[in-house]
Amino acid sequence: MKYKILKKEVGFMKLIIAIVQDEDSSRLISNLMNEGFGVTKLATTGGFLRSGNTTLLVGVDDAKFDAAMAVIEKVCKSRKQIATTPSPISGSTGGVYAPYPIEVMVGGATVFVLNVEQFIKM
Ligand code: 2BA
Repeated sequence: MKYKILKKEVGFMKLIIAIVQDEDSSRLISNLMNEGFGVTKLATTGGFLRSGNTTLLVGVDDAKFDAAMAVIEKVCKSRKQIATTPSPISGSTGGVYAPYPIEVMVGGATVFVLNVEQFIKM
């Protein structure tokens, strides 16, 4: 072993990767921290809207997984957003595009859940 392990847990943990709207992120982090969860915030960008959103990494014991998901569900709201999407100008042959607005419903949260093989602090 080439490194000193301060803490190691094997199995029985999940990693929640939650993509949420920036507007909800501050309150969500506070609520999760108040409930004793560890949180890492990443500033991310949605591929479709090309605007900022927030991705949170939350490592939780299996026993506390439902509690963490309940906090995310409580805080994160769905909102309508206007996306400006380029569309070909009709009759154009030269690849000329004009932006037009479309309405999309974003969130509450997009959540990926992964089983954690090992959790190590060193
Ligand atoms: P965006 O990619 O910016 O997408 C924002 C919203 O635009 C989506 O909300 C959805 O309502 C709409 N949208 C996305 N792709 C679309 C398409 N091809 N046609 C029409 N409308 C589309 P959410 O579904 O709530 O997703 C919010 C954010 O979560 C996404 O931001 C993206 O950053 C992330 N996300 C969603 N699904 C994902 C996936 N399968 N993998 C990775 N990230 C994902």
